[in-house]
Amino acid sequence: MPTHTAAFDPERLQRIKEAAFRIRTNALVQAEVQGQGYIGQALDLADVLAVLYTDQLNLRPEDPEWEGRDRCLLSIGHYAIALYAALAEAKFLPESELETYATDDSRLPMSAMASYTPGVEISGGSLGHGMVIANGVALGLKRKQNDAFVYTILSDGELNEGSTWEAAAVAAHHRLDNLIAVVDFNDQQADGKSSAMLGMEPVEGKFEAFGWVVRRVDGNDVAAVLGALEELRALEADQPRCLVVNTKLGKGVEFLENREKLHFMSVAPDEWEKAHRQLKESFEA
Ligand SMILES: Cc1ncc(C[n+]2csc(CCOP(=O)(O)OP(=O)(O)O)c2C)c(N)n1
Ligand SMILES: [Mg+2]
Repeated sequence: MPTHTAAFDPERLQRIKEAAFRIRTNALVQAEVQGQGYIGQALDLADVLAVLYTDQLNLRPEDPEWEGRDRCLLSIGHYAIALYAALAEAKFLPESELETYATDDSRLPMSAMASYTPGVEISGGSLGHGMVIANGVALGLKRKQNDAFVYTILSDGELNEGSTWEAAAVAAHHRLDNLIAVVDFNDQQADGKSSAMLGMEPVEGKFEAFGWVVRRVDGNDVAAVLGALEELRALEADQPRCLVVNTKLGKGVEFLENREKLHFMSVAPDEWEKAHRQLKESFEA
């Protein structure tokens, strides 16, 4: 798999890797409240979220609605647990609030809700809508001559939604060069492996045929993700951009990487300590 690893300042990379470790840790902290959840997805996307929320996105946590902010639209509402950990890292939320995840009256519902949580741009739950909304936001920003970028994060399962491809055509038609779609390709969906349900390879070729500029990297390689996202943002091309990230469900916690039921995991009360231990070991390795 090609990687775009420009020579980055090692301190910058280390800062992002430490943020990714804290995002993973805080995903476990949140999931422990319920004893189950979309833990594997949070662990697989932590590196990408760390790159976005601690390096790439232009945000003002003290003013979440700031007009000049980059918008990051999480299409996959069930990944909210990962987004909350990233928003805590970016100082939109106090870390202590994460323990309220998915409890009554919390600002952190199990599926992301824009009206509940500072920094959450759209409500999710019904898949296949993030890119559609991102198109409208990106077009609106252009018309207002606002230079901010729009990112949308979608899943490989959402590549099976017709609306995703309608949106892909619309984005290219309107030359939305301020739009970057990130596809979390973990080869998993609710009923099993995405490649076994409805294979979408070659994904890069499909987006290219729709008029997008596409890159594909290992989504658990911080330098590769950073390189690709920087390159796509800086590109001189009047086309929308897509980064496909190949990720590993449960990444960083060995026994969760190999769990049978991957989409929605249960973790027994006596397993949490082991999860934190394995996460620390993999980070320090
Ligand atoms: C329109 C729509 N159809 C079905 C669902 C039910 N659903 C929730 S998550 C999911 C799996 C989607 O694939 P993906 O996001 O790749 O799964 P993951 O990687 O999180 O296992 C499905 C089918 C939904 N939320 N919305
Ligand atoms: Mg998936």
